[in-house]
Amino acid sequence: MTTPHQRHRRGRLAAAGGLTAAAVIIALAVPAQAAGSTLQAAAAETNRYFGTAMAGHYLNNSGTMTIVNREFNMITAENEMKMDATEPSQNQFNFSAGDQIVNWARSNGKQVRGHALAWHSQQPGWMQNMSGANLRNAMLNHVTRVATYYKGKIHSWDVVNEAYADGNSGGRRDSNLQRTGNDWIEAAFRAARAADPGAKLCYNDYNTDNWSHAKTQGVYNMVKDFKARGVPIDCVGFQAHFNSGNPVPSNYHTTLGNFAALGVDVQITELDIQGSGSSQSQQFQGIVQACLSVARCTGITVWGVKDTDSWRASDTPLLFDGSGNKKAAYTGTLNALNAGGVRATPGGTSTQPTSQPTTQPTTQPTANPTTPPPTGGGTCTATYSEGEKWNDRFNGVVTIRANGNISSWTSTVTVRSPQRIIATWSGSPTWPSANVMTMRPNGNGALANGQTASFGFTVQHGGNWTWPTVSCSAS
Ligand code: 9MR
Repeated sequence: MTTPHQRHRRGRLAAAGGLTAAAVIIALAVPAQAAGSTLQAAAAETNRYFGTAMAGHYLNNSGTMTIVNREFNMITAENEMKMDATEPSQNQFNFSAGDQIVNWARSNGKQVRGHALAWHSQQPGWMQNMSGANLRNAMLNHVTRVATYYKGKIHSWDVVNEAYADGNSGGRRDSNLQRTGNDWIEAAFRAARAADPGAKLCYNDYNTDNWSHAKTQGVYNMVKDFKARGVPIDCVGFQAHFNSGNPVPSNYHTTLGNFAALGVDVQITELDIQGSGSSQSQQFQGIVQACLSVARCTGITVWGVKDTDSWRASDTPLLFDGSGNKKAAYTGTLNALNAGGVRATPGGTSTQPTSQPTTQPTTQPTANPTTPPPTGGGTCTATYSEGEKWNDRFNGVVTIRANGNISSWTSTVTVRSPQRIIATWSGSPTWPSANVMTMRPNGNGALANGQTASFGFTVQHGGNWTWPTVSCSAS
């Protein structure tokens, strides 16, 4: 059966006439006939893998497993190898759920991405309230024990997941792990390398797709520093969760290319895109094309099989519908893989510092212009708006608007038990109590009449989705 893409190609060629055209048809028909009919086969044409996240319950669904087996050759356990799953009580490890997935994958000829050794989220209860040296040691023990257990079975580990803050700071996310000292990430990478020298070690994060975003630059600078100092990092994972608030950026290939130029592989690790029909399909194609244009973009993983199994099912963000039918996004992805690109050349797992990147970043993030008004005297209002949501947490943004000129502002955010604010950006927080945060501007907070400023935060909601209350006072 031909795909629409192939039909289009053949149609164009058939319109040409004469002997030359016949010769061209023969020459070009070879790749069309050799085109992969599954995602893994199509990706393999350029030496790439194509993977999926797989939850343990997939194993009980033969329809889903038929698709997994046919289409994918890289498997990520969606939740079963996270810290809370593998070390539910301190120093008591449980690999049974992870093993089911890893064993299925290996006995069916698939490779495995390990997800994730160290993360501020999905920590077991005993770890959540730890701090200081105890937490640092517990984290390193976890990394060592889990990576040792799976030694030799893992293609790439997400050693550290989501350690950078959202928003404009470009800095680290606040977390109990971050508070153990800024070197916690490199310590985790060193422990992972010692435990399993054959696995590629990745840093994995989301909202790092747009080259001009501060978060992307923050991660880039960390990787550059790690490579310069010989910290054992081999790859960067781009989660690639896209929706209308975080669309596929037009500079994605720039981002992937600039990271690759630091001497790391880049992998698209959790791809899903909100939408449907041809618009969704085109966005998937854009991602594939970006990866296929970068030699060290070595593979793509989607974050689940059927829309109904997605962590955000209402966004219908995957390649198969709830009945397991191929969507337009599937066909677009397959065609983009079959259209070919630069052959992938994965790197090794060397710990030696490499030479400086040959491609320097072309765009720097732009600073927010501030125009301080001459005097104060006005008032301000604070408005809350919802940001991204996950199963365990959500982001919120507060917009401060000046009514009349103000020289500065203070905003109070109150969350409700058991909610906890676990990260903030674009402001300086203080904590009058566990559920109240007082946010002040970073630097000059002056706003002219009608001007706005905003800051953001992440709430671990513990099952309570109530919006925070926000207020503002001006000076
Ligand atoms: O898809 C995962 C969902 O089932 C879990 O409830 C959630 C818990 O944090 O994690 C989801 O996967 C996340 C991944 O581990 C890290 N990047 C973001 C993914 C979507 O939230």
